[in-house]
Formats: sequence, structure tokens, C-alpha cells
Amino acid sequence: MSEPKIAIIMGSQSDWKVMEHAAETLQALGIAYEVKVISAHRTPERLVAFTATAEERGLECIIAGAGLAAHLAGVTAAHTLVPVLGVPTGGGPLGGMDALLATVQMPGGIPVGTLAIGKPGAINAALLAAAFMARHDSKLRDRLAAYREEQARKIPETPFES
Ligand code: RP5
Repeated sequence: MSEPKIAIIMGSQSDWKVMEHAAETLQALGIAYEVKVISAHRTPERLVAFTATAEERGLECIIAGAGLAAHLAGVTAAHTLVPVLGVPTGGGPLGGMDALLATVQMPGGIPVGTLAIGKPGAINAALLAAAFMARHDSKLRDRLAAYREEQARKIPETPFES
């Protein structure tokens, strides 16, 4: 596969059950991606090393998933000009509300585009990244349009169809 255009990073291996949906979506759209476990608090040096080369390696977007006190997306955004999309992975005693607020409430100056909690957010992070990339990639634009058409085809006109 060609050089990754998107990086999917997550704070723990336990986030993969959510973030794999971002990977599946990028795969379906034919977008090259890489996947890494990087914890902002447990492996901070790994985060610094990753962000140091993110721009020069040609990454167009970083999708960062984390739960609980989810600071991964914000700290990643602080270290690079590559756009960062945050996915609160959910779980925990507060059901993901903690991660949602931690991810979305970035003080003005360092943006994180925050998606929904859990699987829908992971899927939409991939689709949103693809939509931005499709502005300068007409073939990807066509694949994105086909993805939507396929999605629409799967919606029955009545609730009684199987
Ligand atoms: C966060 O803590 C991770 O993003 C994960 O969602 C959560 C729990 O991590 P584990 O204890 O499962 O490694 O840093």
C-alpha cells in the first residue's frame, strides 16, 4: 500500500474496538492509513516522536481516539499543524461523557475537530477526513459519493422489509 495519508492513533489497545471502525471506513474508501497506540500520559515520548515527523511524512489528518480524561487529541494537536480529529472512545464510569468533554472543550487556539462518542464518531472521523481530502482528489470524491449511494441503497422504504 502507498504511504499513509491518515494516522489513526489511540491511547490504549482497548480503544481499538472503537477505532477499528475508522480503519474499516478508510479501507472501504481506499485511503492509505497507519495505526498506532500512543498514550499522551503513558508514552509521551512516543507522542512527541510521532508528531515530529507527521507533517513531513505527508499525513493529511490524524484521527485520535481516547477515553476517560481524553487529552490525546489535544496534546497531539498542540505538537503538529496536521489537522486532528478527536474520537471520545466511550466506556468508563461516565459512559464517555468525560472523554467527549475533554476532547471537545479545547481552549481557543489549538483546534480538535471532535466527533461523536464511540463507533459513530470513529466512522464519521474517517468520512470527514475523506471529505476534506476529496476536495483535491476527484477519484476519492467519486468513491465517497459511491459510499453514500451504497448506504442509501441499504435503507428500506418501509420498516417491514428484511
Ligand atoms: C485512556 O484510558 C485510553 O484512551 C483508554 O480509553 C482508557 C483506558 O485505558 P486502558 O486502561 O484500557 O489501557 O488513556
